[in-house]
Amino acid sequence: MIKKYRFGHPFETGAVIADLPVREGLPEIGEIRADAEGFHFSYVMEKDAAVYGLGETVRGINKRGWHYVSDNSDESFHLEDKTSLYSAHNFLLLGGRQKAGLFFDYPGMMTFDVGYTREDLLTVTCERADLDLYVIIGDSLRDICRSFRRMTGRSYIAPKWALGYGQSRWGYVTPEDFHEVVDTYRSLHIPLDAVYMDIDYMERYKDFTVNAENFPDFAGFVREMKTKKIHLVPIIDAGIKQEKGYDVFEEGLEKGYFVTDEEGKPFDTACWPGLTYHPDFLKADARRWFGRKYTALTDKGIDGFWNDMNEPSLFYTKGSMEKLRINLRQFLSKPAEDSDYFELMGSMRGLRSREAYRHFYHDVDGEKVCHEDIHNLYGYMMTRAAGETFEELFPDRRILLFSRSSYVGMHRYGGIWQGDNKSWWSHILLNLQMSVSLNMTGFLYTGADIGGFGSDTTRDLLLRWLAFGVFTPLMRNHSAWDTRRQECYRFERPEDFAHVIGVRYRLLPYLYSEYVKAALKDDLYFRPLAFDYPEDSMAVRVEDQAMLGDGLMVAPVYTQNAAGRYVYLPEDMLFVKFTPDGIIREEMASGVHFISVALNEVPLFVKKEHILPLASPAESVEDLDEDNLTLLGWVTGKAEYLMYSDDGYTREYENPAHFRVIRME
Ligand code: MIG
Repeated sequence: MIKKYRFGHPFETGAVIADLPVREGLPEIGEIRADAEGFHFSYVMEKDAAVYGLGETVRGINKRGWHYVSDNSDESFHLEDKTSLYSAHNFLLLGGRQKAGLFFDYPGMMTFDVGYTREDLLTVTCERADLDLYVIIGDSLRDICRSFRRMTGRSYIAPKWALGYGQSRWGYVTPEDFHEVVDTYRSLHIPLDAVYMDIDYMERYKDFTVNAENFPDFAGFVREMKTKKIHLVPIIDAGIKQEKGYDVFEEGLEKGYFVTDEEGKPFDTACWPGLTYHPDFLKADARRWFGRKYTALTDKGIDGFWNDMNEPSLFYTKGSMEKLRINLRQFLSKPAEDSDYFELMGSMRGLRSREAYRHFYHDVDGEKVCHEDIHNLYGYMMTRAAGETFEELFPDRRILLFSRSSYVGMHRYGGIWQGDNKSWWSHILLNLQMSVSLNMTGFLYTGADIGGFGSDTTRDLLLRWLAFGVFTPLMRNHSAWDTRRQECYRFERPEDFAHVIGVRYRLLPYLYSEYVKAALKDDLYFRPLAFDYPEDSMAVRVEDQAMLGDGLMVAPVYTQNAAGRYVYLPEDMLFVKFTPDGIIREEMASGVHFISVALNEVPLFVKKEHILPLASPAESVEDLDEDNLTLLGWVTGKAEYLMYSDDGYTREYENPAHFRVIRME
């Protein structure tokens, strides 16, 4: 059951699509103060009861013990002490006896103190008491999650090729760079479906342009890649370069589609292209206009995009740069002092600060709205612009779309990647925990930069990460330009990489089925063990394993120099290990086990009486043979599996012909 409460005058975020009546009075759960001072929700948590949700945040699956701030930020250090990352997913799930879901639909900055200030106290606060609060009651956490998902709409479903493996790196510039990646992968028989194009493909970082010197015949290049069964996925940034003659700039100016300063003049920002203007994605017309711009690339055969820098991330604004110049002039005009260091550093930091968000405005149906008040919607609305256009222009074709920044509601239009992580062992674990939490908030199509974006990776780290990445819907190796190269073929024994990534393709009949079924049923693809085994006091504490779909449990190795790991089995399961020499299967009783896993092996667990269908190895999704499946399972009686398969690109998900029952006895 869902109850909706309204405080003040909430901004229409579009997160919720269900039409629900507003209740009188206050919810029965927690205490609320809503007045001119702001909004303050507090709730005394049951001892030992877990709190889940919040989507893209640092720390564990159980969110207790830290505070989190919804304030979308370009944060490249995903450390334990951070409070904000790129997205705002204001949905909490309270475990314990009184189970409930709480969704705070508020697009400005919001703080979730989950036992940080006082161990047993949960508080949710924001500056303005203008929001909708949804309280969801249900029998189980999974049920509550499903209700939440139903009210916020069906999760985006990616084309099937986008569940293949993708290679990316900031710094591929010329066609030769791309050909080298593709040809090396193909010659070493390492599977590959997509190569990502980072900002260097553009002409001077201008969205929807392609550097003509490097790509004189871009459509031909895209076609050539398609013959190699490769999809190219270009990046789109939020800021539009200020440059005379550039259509996006000129039209945006003319039609008034950019965010403005207090006086209504376009607001100067800066990002990779230098000075930019930021489209006002809150405006329906501007969204429609911007969405149509993607056709410059779809017309050339492109069928996938990733939206970046849309928190929005601003290197500086004209104002903050001007302020710095004034400070520096003053600084130079006086004698050197001991405190110079601090003064200088302080001035520099002001260049790139969230202060800018207070100084520009959106036009929402004729009403001027300060960015600060709706900050967390920006990346969502940018991606919605593209998503709505694709639905309209290509009703019979899925386009890959994912974003860095998001808010609940964006999950209907695209997925997200987990941003600028590092080549750290702890970030394999964070990848798992974040994926589980993101699933609760509707983001099923997600994955992290495998191998790590920042810092230098190592062969063992990349292999272990890939062995977890074979389970995430988005499976992409991406890294920053100034780090050690991390394409699989840069390391010794590339056949080990071919094997590990090959397992992904063997698992695709299952992974794709579970992914689409989860989207269609508003269900979870990844779940904490606590959702499936709420009565098991060991299972509810597990933070480094996850349930995956109908019958699988994953337990990646995420520590250096490990021979394997300890795993907790809440029930009898079949341990399956994919080794280069074949599949090893071992029936295991519930309890704790140590499993040995070599660097070139992929471990997984299949629940007893469940079936895992396996395809033969393939080097691209297109080459996958789903008619000849091998069935794996520890089945003593009869077991059934509902498999979903379609052409991978049309949108007729409900067609009964896509479902078939597989039996094993
Ligand atoms: O300021 O486009 O998160 O994936 O490689 C950095 C360059 C901008 C941030 C993205 C990252 C991408 C990078 N971008």
